Amino acid sequence: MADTLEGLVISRAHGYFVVRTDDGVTRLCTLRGKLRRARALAQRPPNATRTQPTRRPSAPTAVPTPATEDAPVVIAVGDRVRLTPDGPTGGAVEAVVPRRNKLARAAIEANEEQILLANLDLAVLVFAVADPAPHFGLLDRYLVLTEDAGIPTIICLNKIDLGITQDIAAAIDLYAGLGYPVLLTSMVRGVGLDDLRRNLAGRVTLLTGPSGVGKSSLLNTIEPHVSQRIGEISEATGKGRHTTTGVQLFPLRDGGWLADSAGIRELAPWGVAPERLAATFVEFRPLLGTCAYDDCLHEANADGCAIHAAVAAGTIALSRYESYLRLLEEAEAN
Ligand SMILES: Nc1nc2c(ncn2[C@@H]2O[C@H](COP(=O)(O)OP(=O)(O)OP(=O)(O)O)[C@@H](O)[C@H]2O)c(=O)[nH]1
Ligand SMILES: [Mg+2]
Ligand SMILES: [Zn+2]
Repeated sequence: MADTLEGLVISRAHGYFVVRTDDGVTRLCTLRGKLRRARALAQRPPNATRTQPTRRPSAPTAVPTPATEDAPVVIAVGDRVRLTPDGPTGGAVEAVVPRRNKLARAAIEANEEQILLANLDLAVLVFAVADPAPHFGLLDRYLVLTEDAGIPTIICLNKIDLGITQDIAAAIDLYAGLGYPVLLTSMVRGVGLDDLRRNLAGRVTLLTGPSGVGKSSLLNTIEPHVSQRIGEISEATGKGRHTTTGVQLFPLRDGGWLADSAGIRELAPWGVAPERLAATFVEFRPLLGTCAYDDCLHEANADGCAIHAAVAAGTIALSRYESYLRLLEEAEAN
């Protein structure tokens, strides 16, 4: 039997996985039968499992993969896997190495987790200064996801050739003041590229953000050999058309990997419980535990709330507190 190899999942589609194995070969892989069955079980909705008459009630819904107890069953781009090679460019995935972290969201209108990327070193949240205009409430949502996952995050404001309004300048100050690096870039003018390259070198990075902000343009500019499809902005709506689909990792010349992803219009932070939400707002953290009530959720009507006091004093931005309240309401509804 051939030796097993380890590798990185760089894209996936229709049950196939493209894996760059550590010997430098890119292989098109399927899943070994055992893994496929575990996947089918894990993906079955919970009530379907409950009505299975042949299964004991105590039966686990997810079967651990053979290699490790806590290995993920749903394989995502960014996962490291062990596989048995099949010919020069094929293989069968045998096991998944446990994940360090992941960035996930709830798929639109489906109560199910969608993993954007596993094992990230950095998330770059890309927004445009115009075309489409930035929506900072959406930026706050992305920040909840990356903070909850503990992933270092930078904000990239692209298309600065279109001009920076006063509102946007104020937002740059706000987010930079919170400690997030804010990179100002223009792909058409080649502005900010060195800074961007320095941040990406040697790391596994996800580019994410709304459609049409220039994520694929950014990838193509950084790595000209890649040629991701770039969309035209729809004249009518000023919104992009979701030109990119799926998530794919590309190798960087300076080392590291960069993933482009489709623009996300709606983003429901997956599985962030109401009690955990406040800690994902970095400026709330020093105040947590100082409210009059230990279980304070910092709602608009909360008594003796330290977060309220900070908003009233202007040390916490009202826009950030409003984002918090909106997300709290959603988290409580789940
Ligand atoms: N003015 C200006 N336009 C840009 C810049 N970068 C990208 N664009 C344009 O913005 C449009 C959308 O770019 P894409 O790179 O496809 O955007 P995307 O974020 O990948 O979009 P999705 O794949 O739909 O998520 C294209 O028409 C680009 O030419 C920039 O720095 N300035
Ligand atoms: Mg794109
Ligand atoms: Zn409070």
